[in-house]
Amino acid sequence: MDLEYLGYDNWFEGHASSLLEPGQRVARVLAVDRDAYLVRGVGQEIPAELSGRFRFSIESTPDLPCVGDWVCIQDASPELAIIHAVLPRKSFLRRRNPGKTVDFQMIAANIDTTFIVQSCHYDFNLRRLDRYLVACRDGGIEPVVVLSKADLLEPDEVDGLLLDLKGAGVTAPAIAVSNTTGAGLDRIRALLAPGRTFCLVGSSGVGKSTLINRLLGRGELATKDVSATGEGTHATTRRQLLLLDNGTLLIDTPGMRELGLMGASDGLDDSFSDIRELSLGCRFSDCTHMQEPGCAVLQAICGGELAEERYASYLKLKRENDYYDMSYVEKRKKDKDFGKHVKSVLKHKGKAF
Ligand SMILES: Nc1nc2c(ncn2[C@@H]2O[C@H](COP(=O)(O)OP(=O)(O)OP(=O)(O)O)[C@@H](O)[C@H]2O)c(=O)[nH]1
Ligand SMILES: [Mg+2]
Ligand SMILES: [Zn+2]
Repeated sequence: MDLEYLGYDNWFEGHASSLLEPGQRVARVLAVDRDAYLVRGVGQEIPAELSGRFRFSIESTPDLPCVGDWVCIQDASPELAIIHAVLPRKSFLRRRNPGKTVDFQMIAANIDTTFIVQSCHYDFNLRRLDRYLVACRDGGIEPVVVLSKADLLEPDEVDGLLLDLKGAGVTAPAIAVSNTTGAGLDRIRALLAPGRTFCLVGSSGVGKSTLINRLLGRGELATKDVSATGEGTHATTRRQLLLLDNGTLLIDTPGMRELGLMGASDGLDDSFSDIRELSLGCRFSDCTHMQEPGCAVLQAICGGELAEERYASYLKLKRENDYYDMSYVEKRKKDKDFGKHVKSVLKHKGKAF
């Protein structure tokens, strides 16, 4: 295999052998820009587009190739490859499609570790962090929390934030870094390894691209100046995969405002393992931890063992999760019932007057 440096391994090879047709080879998607792809296999990177038949077979957006995917390509010319299939994903990071309900958008695929970047001084938010953690667990990705711009706070304030994370039950490793002073970068570097894929996510302006530039050792990615308040405008406009000199693969992503919840409740349980553990002590096995007598979760809040904020964040995620886990049919029925209910209310109202 000559593709190990791009993260290829036996798992992918096993899947590729049944998907590849004569004249095709595998390549990894480095960047996506609407219908245009940039892929790299053996040799140089090459622009690519979907074959008509493949495009026709796509049933929903997550089936489309995304950054980090392995695809089967055929060389149409030295300047263009045709994508015929996507290999199964070992892991993925996805978000809910804004405005749509049960539709997802792939952020990136085949990632080993995601750096969830939050800026120390204005962006630190446990609730948002929880969403990213859930997304990582759902997609089978190891999360690492990165608190950026540590230079803008006093050291003990930064330590306080790290303690807040622990206090909130976040078990993922957390690293405070400064791209300006270089503090903490050695701890990030220690995690990097050839052939392993890392993805950086987080709000716009927190310093994701700057961090990658530091790791690259050159200013390859565009970054943007921010106002004194730290409000950033989007500097990165597309997701792309970069190769460090030491062989590490890094995916840069544009800042996201909202990362919708990801669906499966497994991720939720993993992220709130403290609450799951507490719930073993609830009197009823189907306890919703909202009002039931003998609820161990509510008792823990009263006793001060569980932070109210964390509980609220759990409930919010759970509510969203339950809704997005419903099937189309269930949703339609719910909407219909609601419609009936409204009608009957209006009818009675009409009679009354
Ligand atoms: N003080 C300080 N400023 C930083 C640090 N890292 C990045 N910045 C500044 O923050 C601004 C935004 O950095 P970017 O790297 O473009 O942020 P980004 O997360 O890639 O933003 P998007 O691409 O929009 O998602 C730039 O002006 C950087 O110079 C840091 O560690 N300390
Ligand atoms: Mg950027
Ligand atoms: Zn309970």
